[in-house]
Amino acid sequence: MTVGIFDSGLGGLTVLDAVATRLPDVPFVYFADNANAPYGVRTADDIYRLTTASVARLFDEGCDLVVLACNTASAAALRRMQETWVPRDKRVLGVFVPLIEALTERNWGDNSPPREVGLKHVALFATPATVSSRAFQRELAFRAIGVDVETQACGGVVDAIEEGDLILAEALVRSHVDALKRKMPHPQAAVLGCTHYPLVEDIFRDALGDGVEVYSQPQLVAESLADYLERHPDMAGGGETRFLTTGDPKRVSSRATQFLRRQVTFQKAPE
Ligand code: DGN
Repeated sequence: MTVGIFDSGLGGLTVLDAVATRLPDVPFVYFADNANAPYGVRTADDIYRLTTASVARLFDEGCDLVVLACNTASAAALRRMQETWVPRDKRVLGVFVPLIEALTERNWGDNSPPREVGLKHVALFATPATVSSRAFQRELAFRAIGVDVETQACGGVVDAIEEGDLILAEALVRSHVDALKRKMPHPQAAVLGCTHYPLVEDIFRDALGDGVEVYSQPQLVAESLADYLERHPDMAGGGETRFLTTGDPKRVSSRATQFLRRQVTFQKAPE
């Protein structure tokens, strides 16, 4: 079986890279909806419509398990998809839960009541749509009490990264970190709640300074997916990883190659 990895753009490549390294025998199809990116400034209904359309195309590519490697889609669409749309023989997973499990220590079961954790002051950096959905706080509240989350909607960062403008991305990250620190001067932990941000993680770390633990998704999602596949061995299989885009494959390949510092070749996604 092939595992689908979805993002509106190239940010999910950070997750693909980590999961493909962790699970070298699993074939992946990476699907980027570049024609409709970015999602981070769209309405929840719009994100739901575009995400289901993209995931349906990954099902058509033979993926029975799809990871939404996009916090914006996970925040705005995942619960609704799981409750009303995903067929019984398919699975769609998001990227919030591994992050929240890491923040709250994992494995005390979804049905147990929330409990106190050591962390009190957590900063969440994400897209405007993820921040306004409050989905991260909602998921966190299922598992932990007494955690104060301060959010910073990082407008412009995804676009700057997608355009390859790292000078602008750096200026924006620094100004968003400053804005967060005006609201929460001493965060204990910072969550990078957008799959594009690991590409500028060093800048976040530098701007945040020492003493702030940074939680970044790719490795956490890779470990969580490895766990999931161990518990569902029927879902693993052999084959190659492919890259599909709704945008211009030449342009997207060249950006992806620049991001991952290795040759990545996208094909046009079949209609
Ligand atoms: N990488 C996406 C995320 O994790 O939220 C953001 C992409 C976008 O379209 N804004």
